[in-house]
Amino acid sequence: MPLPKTHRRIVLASRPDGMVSIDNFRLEEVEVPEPLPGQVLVRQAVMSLDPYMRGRMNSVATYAPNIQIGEVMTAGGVGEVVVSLHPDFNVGDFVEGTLGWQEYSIPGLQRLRKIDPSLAPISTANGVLGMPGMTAYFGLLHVGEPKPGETVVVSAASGAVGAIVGQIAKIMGCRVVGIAGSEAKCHYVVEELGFDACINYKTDNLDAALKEHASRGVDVYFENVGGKIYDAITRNLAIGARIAVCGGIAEYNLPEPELVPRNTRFFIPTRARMQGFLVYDFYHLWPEALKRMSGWILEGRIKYREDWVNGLENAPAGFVRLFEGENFGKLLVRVGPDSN
Ligand code: NAP
Ligand code: FER
Repeated sequence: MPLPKTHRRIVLASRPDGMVSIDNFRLEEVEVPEPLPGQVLVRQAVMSLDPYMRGRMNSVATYAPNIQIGEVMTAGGVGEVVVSLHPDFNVGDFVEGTLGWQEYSIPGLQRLRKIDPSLAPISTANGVLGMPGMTAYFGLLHVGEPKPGETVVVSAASGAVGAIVGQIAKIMGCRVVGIAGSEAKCHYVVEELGFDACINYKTDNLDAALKEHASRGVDVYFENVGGKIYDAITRNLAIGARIAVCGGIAEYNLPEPELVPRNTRFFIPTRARMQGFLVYDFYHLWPEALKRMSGWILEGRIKYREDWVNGLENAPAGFVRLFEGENFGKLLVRVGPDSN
């Protein structure tokens, strides 16, 4: 297929003031970039939409630089090498890396990894066999440190990270309680993924439900949401509890951060500890974890669900859905014709 002269990309048009909206983005058509010696040109097939991108839209940088107005939005993605001026990559190779909200890119090589499309659908490199899956794996096993028989609670339980956390916790012999925002999501994590129980935080009384489903207290809480869910968990901790702070999506669109930490008095009698982490802290350990996760998928012990947005032009609307709880599974964008 000859290379087109131009391609489409989505840039940050304005910074959100509170809740992100599709008006914060702009679709542009620009020239396809030309790689220099040592670089590769990649045509994106599947783009990942993730909550962290909301933080990059703010005016302040955190662990990673923020996106400037007019700059292309950042994203992980999977694509095919179409021009290679690097000895380690061949035309036709499939790779996962930072490809951005665009059709063609020259990605940084530091975190560009080759993937084998014959082993698993390429989309999984953005999900269960990629950043979200590794987040679940390391956050649960290395930060939460669950022991057999303990009660693990995970919020955003049906999502890209949460669904994997709960299934790994079951493999580890734990009792697993999910927290999710709809009956359909709760039904899915219990009936299809094998969680022991699920609390619908929109309709159930959180404290009463935690007393029922985590009657001996919460040993490990995998925190994805924050706010009222965090508050209720801290009132129901077991002695020696661990909170692995992965995310706080309920707070990403607040104009001002909430005052945290809260409920610290409950950490005293329980001797609980709380620790944040970034999935890239464990990047050197990914290969081993990916092997283990692939084994569990092949054995049918880990299932994953994908939620597809069709076309790059619909990425902004898809992204907003993440913060409205409208996605059901790993949110992905079909950018190229060979997305799955
Ligand atoms: P996801 O769970 O697939 O999608 C987001 C889900 O969050 C929504 O479907 C919704 O589910 C829930 N949600 C959205 N707004 C909410 C609100 N105001 N209150 C309560 N729940 C809300 O997303 P994901 O990719 O797996 O990410 C999950 C969390 O992991 C995020 O906090 C993300 O930032 C974090 N994360 C951290 C790292 C790290 O390195 N630390 C890496 C990856 C992801 P319900 O319908 O169930 O509410
Ligand atoms: C995420 C949420 C937050 C994430 C990273 C962060 C890699 C980091 C936030 C910060 O530096 O303030 O989902 O994923």
